[in-house]
Amino acid sequence: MSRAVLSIGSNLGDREAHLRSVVEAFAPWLVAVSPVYETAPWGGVDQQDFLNAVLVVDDPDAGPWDWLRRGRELEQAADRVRIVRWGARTLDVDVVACTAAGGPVRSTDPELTLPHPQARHRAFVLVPWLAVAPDATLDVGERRYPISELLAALPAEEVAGVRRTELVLA
Ligand code: PH2
Ligand code: MG
Ligand code: MG
Repeated sequence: MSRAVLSIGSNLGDREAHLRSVVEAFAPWLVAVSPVYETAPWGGVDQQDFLNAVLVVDDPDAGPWDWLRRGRELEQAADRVRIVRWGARTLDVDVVACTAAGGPVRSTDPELTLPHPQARHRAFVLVPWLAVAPDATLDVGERRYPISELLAALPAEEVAGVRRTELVLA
C-alpha cells in the first residue's frame, strides 16, 4: 500500500490539457487534487510561466517506483523531450513524497530520491500541497517539518510568484 504526493507541471503547449491528462489517468487512485497555480519559473532558466498542481494518490498495489513509472508514461504521452535541466517541458510528473506501511519512504537512488530533495525549496510544490494537506510534513535530513514551516522559510518573492488560478482539474 502506498500513498504518494505528486507535483505536476507544464509550460509548453496546452498546459491545462497536459495537467488534465494526469488527473484523468490517475483517477482510480486520486485522493486529492489541488487548485491550479500559475508559477514563475524556478531554477534560473529563462522560460515561460508554468501551470502547477499537486495530486495525492493512493494505491494498495503500487510502490514508489510504480508512481514514477506511471508519471513517466504520461510525460511520454505528452511528447516530453528532455533537453535542458530545469528547462521547458510539456509535462513533468514528480514524486515528491511517498508513504508506505511504516511511514515515509526514503530513497537515495538518483532515479528516484525520496523525499524529493528540492521540494522544500519550491514554493510551486509547497503552496499547492499545503492547499490539499494542511497538516503535511516533510523530512529534511533527520528532522520532520510541517510544510507550512518550510513554506514560511522561503523568500516572499518566490511565494508571490505562485498565483492561484480559477482552473479546476477535478
Ligand atoms: N519545474 C522545473 C524547473 N522549474 N518552475 C516552476 N515554476 N514550475 C515547475 O514545475 C518547474 C520549474 C523542473 O522540473
Ligand atoms: Mg520537476
Ligand atoms: Mg521530473
